[in-house]
Amino acid sequence: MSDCLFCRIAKGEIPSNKVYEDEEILAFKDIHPKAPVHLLIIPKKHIATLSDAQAEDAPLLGRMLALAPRLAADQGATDGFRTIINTGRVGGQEVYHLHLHVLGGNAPLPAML
Ligand code: DGP
Repeated sequence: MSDCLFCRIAKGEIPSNKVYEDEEILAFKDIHPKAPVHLLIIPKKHIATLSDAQAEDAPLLGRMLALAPRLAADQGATDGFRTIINTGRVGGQEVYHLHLHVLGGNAPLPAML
């Protein structure tokens, strides 16, 4: 997906404030942070939404989720954090490349549910 923003970030064509990278996954700071710590964890492979993930993507999704506590703590969110995946129009997804938001800081986040 040559015109996908997060594919271009994953390829290094667009700069990002990277906090983690391996063969399959990239994590970087959100450009419009909604909390003192606001990271995006993405698969390097283009998956448009969580609804487009296939059964074979389950280990990748699991690895993304498992990275969240470590990266949150690395960034100073040591007392909890929130993970969000917005999916599709109703879910409020703006960038159609699957991403896991990780939000944290020192104070409790406003309740959503
Ligand atoms: P969502 O609504 O879940 O699709 O959130 C997309 C997020 O992506 C939003 O919080 C802002 C962030 N974002 C959009 N463009 C860029 C960018 O070019 N760089 C970075 N680091 N984040 C971006």
